[in-house]
Amino acid sequence: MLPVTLARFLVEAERKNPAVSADLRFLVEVVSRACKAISIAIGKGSLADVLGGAGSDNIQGEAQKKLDVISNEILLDANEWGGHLAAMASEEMDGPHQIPRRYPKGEFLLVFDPLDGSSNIDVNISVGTIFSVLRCPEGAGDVGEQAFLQPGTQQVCAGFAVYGPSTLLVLTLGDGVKCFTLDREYGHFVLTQENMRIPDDTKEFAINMSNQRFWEPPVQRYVGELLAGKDGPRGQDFNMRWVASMVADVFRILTRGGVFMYPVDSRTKDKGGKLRLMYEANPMAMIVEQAGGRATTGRERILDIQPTKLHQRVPVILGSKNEVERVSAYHRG
Ligand code: P6P
Repeated sequence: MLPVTLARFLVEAERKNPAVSADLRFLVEVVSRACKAISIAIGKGSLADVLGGAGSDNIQGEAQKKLDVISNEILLDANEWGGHLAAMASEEMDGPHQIPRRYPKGEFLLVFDPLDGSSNIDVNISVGTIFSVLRCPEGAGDVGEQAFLQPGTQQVCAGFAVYGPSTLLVLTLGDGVKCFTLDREYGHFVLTQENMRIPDDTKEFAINMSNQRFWEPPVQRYVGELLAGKDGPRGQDFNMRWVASMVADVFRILTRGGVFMYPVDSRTKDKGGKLRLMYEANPMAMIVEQAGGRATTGRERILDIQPTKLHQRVPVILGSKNEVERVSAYHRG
């Protein structure tokens, strides 16, 4: 039996799922090819002139890595000619990227973080690409920021690539979560996990502990109980992992459970949090919910948030259902 490649999976998904159109199938294939190109660029590391700073800042005022800019360009170049997109938006660009007039436009909006965790690049730790697909509201001409400001429940597709020991593509089309592994010999993604599920309970949490003194009381209480272990109110010991690449932490949670937290704190309160809603929290929330987990800000379901700005930040608490619900209960309490 030949392995099921991404191409075959998408053809079969188009046959049985009316929500999967030929254009959506094409979009996912194009994004997967761009992720393959990014994986190759990253894999060169110090052998090519791709590490270190780009000498520029992005809209967030963060210094861009060369590979942030390279990855963004790869995704733009791969997607702008195909006729499947109305426009694109990215963490690395101030506003929407219009499809050049020489190409046809399509019905979808593609929003992405081209290289998530790029601060880990220079120390050879896993990074990734996160993407979200929305339908473009009716209307001709240039696509403004407003067209993108749709709640996460409107996403038709979400996924992320992890550039780690192996290159993986995690994908949901709204009917469960699949994982594909890049076969570098043949150059195609192969279906390796048909139905990723997050266990309802876990003994593992992920948070940047160095921020502890800035957290709000509900998070202080929740993490304090985990650290108290079996002699504390939880009556069991917990383990901690923090890769500082969301794609790596979320993939681990999809594989063995866990709770990931980047809560708002006294330093980030005026910005709304650290992680971005449109191209980090929303796609990850769709994937986590599709795998049986939960994703909230602590106070509301992430997918229900009505965005007000393209680069809006939100608190993120996601993963194993019973732990996320406990954190939310502490926020309500
Ligand atoms: P910190 C990477 O910069 C990122 O956006 C996420 O991928 C990651 O989870 C988080 O920020 C890491 O943040 O403050 O621990 O460096």
